[in-house]
Amino acid sequence: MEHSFLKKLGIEKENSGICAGGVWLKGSGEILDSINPATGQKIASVRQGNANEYEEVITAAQEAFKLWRNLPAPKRGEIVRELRNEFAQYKKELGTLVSLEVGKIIAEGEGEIQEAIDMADYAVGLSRSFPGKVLPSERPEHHMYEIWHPLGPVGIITAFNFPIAVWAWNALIAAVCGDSMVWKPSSEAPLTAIATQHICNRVLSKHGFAGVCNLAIGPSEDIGEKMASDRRLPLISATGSCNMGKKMAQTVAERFGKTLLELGGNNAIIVMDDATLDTAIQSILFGAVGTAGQRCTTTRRIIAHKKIKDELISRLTLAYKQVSIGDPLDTNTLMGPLINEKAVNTMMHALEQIKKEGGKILFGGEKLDREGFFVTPTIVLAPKDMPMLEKETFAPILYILECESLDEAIEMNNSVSQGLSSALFTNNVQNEHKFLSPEGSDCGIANVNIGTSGAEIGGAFGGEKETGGGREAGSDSWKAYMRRQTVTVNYSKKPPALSQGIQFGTPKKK
Ligand code: UN1
Repeated sequence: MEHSFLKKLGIEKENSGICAGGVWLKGSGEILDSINPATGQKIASVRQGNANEYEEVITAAQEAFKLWRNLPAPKRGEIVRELRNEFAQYKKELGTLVSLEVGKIIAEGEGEIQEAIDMADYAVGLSRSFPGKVLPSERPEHHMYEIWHPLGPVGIITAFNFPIAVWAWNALIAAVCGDSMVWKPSSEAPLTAIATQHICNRVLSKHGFAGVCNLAIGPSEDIGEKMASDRRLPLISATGSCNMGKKMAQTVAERFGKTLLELGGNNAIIVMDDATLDTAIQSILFGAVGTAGQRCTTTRRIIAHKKIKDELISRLTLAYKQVSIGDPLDTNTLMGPLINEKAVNTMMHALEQIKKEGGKILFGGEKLDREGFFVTPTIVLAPKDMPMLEKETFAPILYILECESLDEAIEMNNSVSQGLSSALFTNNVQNEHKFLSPEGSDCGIANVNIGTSGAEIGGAFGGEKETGGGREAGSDSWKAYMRRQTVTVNYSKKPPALSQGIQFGTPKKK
């Protein structure tokens, strides 16, 4: 292993991918290699788990839950604060590992650790401020209120593109809510998960709660599908494709479990003729090229007003020409590789199809002739009725569409089956509020003069339609990780008064 910093994170040449109750098990599954997408070379390998070890993981999570749920929430918060401090201490190393393993540029790799730190801060605050409702009872001398209880061990399934931040959205909130958890990370980012698990073990075992965070790396058939049908996991929070989410939702619903789904996006930026183009171009560049187009919030479509479309295209093309592509660990790089060979092939096939459907490639569209999985970011002039516009290709392909009015642009924004993020660039207050009105954007995120990606953790993150409907991170997303109990207390010494005015068992006076 040539990267010495990995030792600091507890990463060896060969690692166990299964951790139950703070104990690394000898996984009996196949060896999985973690590949650096910038070189195609192996970083280290992981011994995966299978169905046998899965049972041990679940048992550990169940046992930990019984103790953890009784620890007062602010005390749970104090332990999450210690996790936060470890993330801050190892921010550089963890950020570098993210870059190395999934190819996002180092600024974004470290940004992801910052997202986990922010999330921990948020969770610690929440641990002392969980809101609750007291409701007026219609009965005399009765109190009515709600109590939120921990839900149980939670299943967390994450994708490669945010290998730690999306875990943090779920895990840190679940932890302060009193839940234990089982994490199945992407097979493309096992080392980041193992490094994170080492931190969790260090902090949690000090307090006797090692089983709160557990790790299960293994193939979907052995681990993911088991989690989906496992009644011992009352909630499955899953990030990934719409197809994965559809199957997951069905399997979990079959056993009346809950799902929290964060699936595909097909996000558009509308640029009106009154927009400040400099701001729009900067945001489009970050949204479409950032993370090499592999965020669920990536900008995939530009809906440009016909009056500014040509200028926008020529300025955007100029900006694309200046994007430095290369080693994600080099601070001068703006765009790293795609995650793997398959992703490159998918992009190339998508471009073939786009051309067949009448799309015109204005810039990019190439696979780079060098080691690793590099492509050039691509701009496509797209006809409005191009079927490929419906598809989320997880690659830096940006479609330019033309509109004549805001109404038409909103219709185009909403015409796809996904509903995650959306943005409008305008300096007109009527446009702005129309976009944010009930007849405006139908997405879970609607931004004005800000691009589609890069959401802060304080808001609820997620989207409508085939994006899955889940909300994670801030706002009241914590409710998904708890169960609600409505409580009514009769504090009189009298027999209970019945609601709806019902008299029962006492003879009516004539
Ligand atoms: C994702 O791509 O799955 O808003 C999450 C953003 C990030 C999260 C993206 N904070 O772009």
